[in-house]
Amino acid sequence: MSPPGRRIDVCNGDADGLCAVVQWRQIDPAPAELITGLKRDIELLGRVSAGAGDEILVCDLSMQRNLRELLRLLDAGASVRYFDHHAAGDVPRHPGLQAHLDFSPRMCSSLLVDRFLGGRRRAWALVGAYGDNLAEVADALALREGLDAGRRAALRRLGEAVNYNAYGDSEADVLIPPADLYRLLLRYEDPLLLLEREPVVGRIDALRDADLRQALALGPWREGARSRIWRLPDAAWSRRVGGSLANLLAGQRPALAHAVLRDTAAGPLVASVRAPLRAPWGTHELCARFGGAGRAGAGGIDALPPGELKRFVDAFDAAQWSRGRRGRQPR
Ligand SMILES: [Mn+2]
Repeated sequence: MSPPGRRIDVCNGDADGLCAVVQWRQIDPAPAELITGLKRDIELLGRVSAGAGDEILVCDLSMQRNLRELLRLLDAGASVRYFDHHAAGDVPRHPGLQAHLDFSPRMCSSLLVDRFLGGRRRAWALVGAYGDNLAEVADALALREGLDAGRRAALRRLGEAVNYNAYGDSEADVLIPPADLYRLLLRYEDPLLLLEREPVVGRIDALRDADLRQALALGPWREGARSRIWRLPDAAWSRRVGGSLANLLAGQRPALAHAVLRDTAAGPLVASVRAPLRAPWGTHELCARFGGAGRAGAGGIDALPPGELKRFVDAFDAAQWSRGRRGRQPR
């Protein structure tokens, strides 16, 4: 008889990734190794070594970005269950692969696991969905569960806190390594009980509030009739806060476009871009011109050379935001 295989769980360290695995391991509490990281750590399958008889669970990691390593593990004889909602390219056909992929903008990995498990840890699926910025979808599902406004708000607060804890360049930037946070979450079948008993959520909230206050106190670096730009120095707080600040600013002034720029020690700037909430189209196109990417209303640029800054500011000022595909104006 061959020895029993190992179980290895691999997930993004944001709320959606962690809550997907929490649901799974609460239902199947076999000893498993966890491999996770920060939000920016996407190519995690490269860190896995496994072979025949091993079972790998992958949640919330782009298959496209992990395809080569996925094939390596499958060819080595491991069996892989894969739950994800990022664009995948061609999904390999392999007897060892069971893929649960759904690219709907109203879907996330936690909800895919919820679907597979028949809602047996629904509250954790909701935490993941709230954390993945799917408040509307999560609210609708929570209402069907009969959760009142107070409970919905609590699950949302937890999801947003777990998610915020994944932002930074290294684990030194975040309050608690996502793998440690996972072990805490896993202990609670009821996330509301965790909120009552564990001070970590309050500490993440306080850190985020302080980060946001520090950023807002800087004031805009550039302010025009149609847009505002913030420029943050390179620091742990600014490495955490960029995306949250961009969302907050967009909500404050829904008629304006927003960009949050951050300087880095290496030189190139990092940018988070938000279209005006009232005309939330055009972000992906703008970011793509500078090597970035995104969706209609929210996007980013990983490395904007300082020499390109003026060109970016001009393009941002001139950008044609629109209310929808039909209304988009030609460039
Ligand atoms: Mn996700």
